[in-house]
Amino acid sequence: MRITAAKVIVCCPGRNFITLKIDTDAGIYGLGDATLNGRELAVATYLEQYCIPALIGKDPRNTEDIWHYFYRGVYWKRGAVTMTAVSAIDLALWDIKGKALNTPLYNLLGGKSRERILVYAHATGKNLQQTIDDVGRKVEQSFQAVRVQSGVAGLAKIYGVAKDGRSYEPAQKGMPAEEVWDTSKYLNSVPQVFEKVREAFGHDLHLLHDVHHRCTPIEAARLAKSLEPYHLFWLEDPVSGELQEGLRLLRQHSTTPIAIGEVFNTVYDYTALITEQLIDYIRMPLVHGGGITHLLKVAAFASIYHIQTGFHGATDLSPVNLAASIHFDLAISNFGIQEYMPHQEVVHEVFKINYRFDSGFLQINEAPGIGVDIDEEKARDYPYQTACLPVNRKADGTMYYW
Ligand code: EZ4
Ligand code: CO
Repeated sequence: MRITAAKVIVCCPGRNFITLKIDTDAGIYGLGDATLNGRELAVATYLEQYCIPALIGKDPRNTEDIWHYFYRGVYWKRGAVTMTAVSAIDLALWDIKGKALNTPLYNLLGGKSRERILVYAHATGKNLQQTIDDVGRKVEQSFQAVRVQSGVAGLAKIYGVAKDGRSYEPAQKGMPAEEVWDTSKYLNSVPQVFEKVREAFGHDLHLLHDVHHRCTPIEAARLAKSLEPYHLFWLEDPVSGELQEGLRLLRQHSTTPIAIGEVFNTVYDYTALITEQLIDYIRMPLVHGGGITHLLKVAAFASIYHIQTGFHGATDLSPVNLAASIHFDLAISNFGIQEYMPHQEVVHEVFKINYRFDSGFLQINEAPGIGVDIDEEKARDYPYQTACLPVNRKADGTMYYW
């Protein structure tokens, strides 16, 4: 089998998505997600200018060799843009492999270790009451795990809190919006939120929270410690992930489980975190972490240290990534949980999906490969629109983490 052509499909059904489509001489094509929120066209250009010409003529079944061709074979290794491109290629090739063998992707990864995938939903509110109401809605929808992000008094806009009645979508049209941050207000607010949520919903519901990189190591340690009475499923990105040593301090002070890595893109971003057992869940998604080929290795490595997966699954990752994640989650033994934010309905005009949510879990059908298709004609109805994630400043104007 040979790769005969490949193209990048750019579309914006509600938000931007980049999709790689690889064609073969066997009449089979594969799809890969290449969406990097707010930097989409950088990946599209990298794929179009440097990867697609080198893919033509290669045997798509050689996923291992092709992965290393675009990773090791490129002097400038790692980095979000290049690794998202490598991921898209890898996902599309595994899609082709499954279709060629007429079997769902999970069968190529070891078969099913479980029948369904535990997911967590997002609950948000501008204040405590709205947040509790939203957690209640997720419980009514049968979610067994809920991430809770609440507005903080005195901070006008904050990561994770949706505009009224809408689901949370952080990227905004045009150049980045600016938000104002105050760690002290945040640290005082979060434990109060979890105290009230536990009071309202009891102790069986799994609760999660995303700090979103905005604490220093000692602040993160204080927060993790103060949340212990509410026994979170996990506390996510308590520190900025680029400082791996930062988590040693937190670990000395708290037993709150830690998840990290949605902004990581290779195993080299967290070897210390894994081997020193400073984390409990790895978040690096297939779409940014080198696809199936690399994440199979990372998940196996993490499993030695009893670390589980909890892949990133925000709406800025396309249905192709979500479906591939479900296959992966079904197959590996150290699966923990999957983030699940339903895409807007308009997304499903373009992407034809093969998974469904039922009673707190995601399930996928038996379609071969990844099993998601794209309607290219519909995609053309939704052209690209520049959109960026916000930036964060402290009240005195200092640039901070968002
Ligand atoms: O901010 O996907 O856990 N989920 C997250 C997301 C990220 C966005 C960035 O594109 O942190 O909401
Ligand atoms: Co996150």
